[in-house]
Amino acid sequence: MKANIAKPLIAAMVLLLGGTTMARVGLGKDDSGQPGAAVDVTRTIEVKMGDVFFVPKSISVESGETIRFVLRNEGSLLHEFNIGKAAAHAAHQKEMAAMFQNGTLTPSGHGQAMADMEHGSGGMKMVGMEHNDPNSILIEPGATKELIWTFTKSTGLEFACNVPGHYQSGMMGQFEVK
Ligand SMILES: [Cu+2]
Repeated sequence: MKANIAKPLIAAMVLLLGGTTMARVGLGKDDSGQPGAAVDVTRTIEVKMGDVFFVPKSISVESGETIRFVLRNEGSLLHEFNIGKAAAHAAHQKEMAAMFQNGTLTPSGHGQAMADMEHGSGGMKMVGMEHNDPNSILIEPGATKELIWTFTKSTGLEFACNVPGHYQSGMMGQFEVK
């Protein structure tokens, strides 16, 4: 009797312990890749952000590679590093425009609502929008942040800043996935 209960329990534990890779496989909506784990990182790539551009303008990666992107915002404006295809960026630009309109985001950083939420002041919960997609990160002026991504074979993958007007001003680049 004991064994009958223990078996599924052990199976569940094995799944939990060894299942991180499996769990991540299901995340990708398309072939853009998926959030990566620090233990899988094989290479670090630094990307600099200015007003309004990325350096470098294109990045070569290999399918299956997990990259740690170190993202330095050397400009005076808020910028985003977002991994996706053109259509996804276009959709996210609409979301971000709304966040700028309602004050969740400001040209130089997070609005007060976001700051309250992040610092957990008074346990206040923001009911509105938040910017927390795993394929995207916001970098305030002068800040450096990291994003880890595992690439799969894909075409047309871009990194982009979807702060209103930035993508259109050329703040985007191509991933060349080999
Ligand atoms: Cu930008």
